[in-house]
Amino acid sequence: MLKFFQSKKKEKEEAVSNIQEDLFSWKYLDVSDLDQYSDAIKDIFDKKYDGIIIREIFSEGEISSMKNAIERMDREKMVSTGVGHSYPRLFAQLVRPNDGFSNSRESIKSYFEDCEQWPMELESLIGFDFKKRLEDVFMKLSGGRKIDTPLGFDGEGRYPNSSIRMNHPGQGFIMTHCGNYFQQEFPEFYEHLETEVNVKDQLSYFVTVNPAEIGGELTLFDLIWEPGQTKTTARHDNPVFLADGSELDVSENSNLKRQKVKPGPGDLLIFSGGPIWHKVELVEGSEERITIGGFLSFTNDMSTIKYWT
Ligand SMILES: O=C(O)CCC(=O)C(=O)O
Ligand SMILES: [Fe+2]
Repeated sequence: MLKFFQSKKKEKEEAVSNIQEDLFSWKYLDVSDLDQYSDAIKDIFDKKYDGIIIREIFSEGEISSMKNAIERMDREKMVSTGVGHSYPRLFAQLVRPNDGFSNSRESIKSYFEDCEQWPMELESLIGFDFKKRLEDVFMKLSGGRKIDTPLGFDGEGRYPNSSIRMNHPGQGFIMTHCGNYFQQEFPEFYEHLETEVNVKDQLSYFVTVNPAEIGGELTLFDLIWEPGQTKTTARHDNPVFLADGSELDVSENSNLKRQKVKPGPGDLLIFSGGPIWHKVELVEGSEERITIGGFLSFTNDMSTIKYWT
């Protein structure tokens, strides 16, 4: 009998939510608040707080033209991720073995040259200068530092400044990861980038163009990067192997504490995505989840903020 009650008690304990609303500290801001956050990018890097969501940096009209233009994009031209589409192609995707990409100097050069044109291509698709508008907001948060995008190999072309991420309803999600883990997994990619920018503890940013109707939250886990942590492969969602080799269950019903945030259309989110393990939850409902974003970090002399994807 006692055993029965004990196991009932255990079931009850296990049903306790693993969501912790105050796990990380977020600032929810309006554009008019930004004067008080003039060094927010460095503040997040220094872990004074973990992230900010600036509401509606783009108007409803701008967001609807972005949504329409992105939905009309030729899927054949986009990169199929299996659960959605992205664009443009990322250098980290190119340097994977068996991807058919020639590592010849010419193809690397043309990749970075194409990426340098991407902000103009996006402008012609959506009818306004997304890059300028985004950089104007970054400038307000930059502590007076310059904002720039890293140059490509041999100083030719540039990295893409942002990429579109579409996640299809019923399928789309972004598996558990953190920026520092990716640096360990894709050394070919980061070695070059590190000649210009200190990528360790990079920040992530994204603008929500269309949130998921249901789901699609950004989930931050109560798990901070340490060298030696890994996963079976970068594409696996669960588990994470800790530095001592033990396995940490990060799945939906595990005990690991987590916090979920869900920005609205036009909101800009910036957070400490290098150290904090995170994922994007399954997109449900009838709408595509559409975001456009990348990463931010500082040059070694701290004079410039570089952003790329
Ligand atoms: O939703 C997105 O576009 C990306 C989420 C993410 O993993 C990140 O911002 O680092
Ligand atoms: Fe991420």
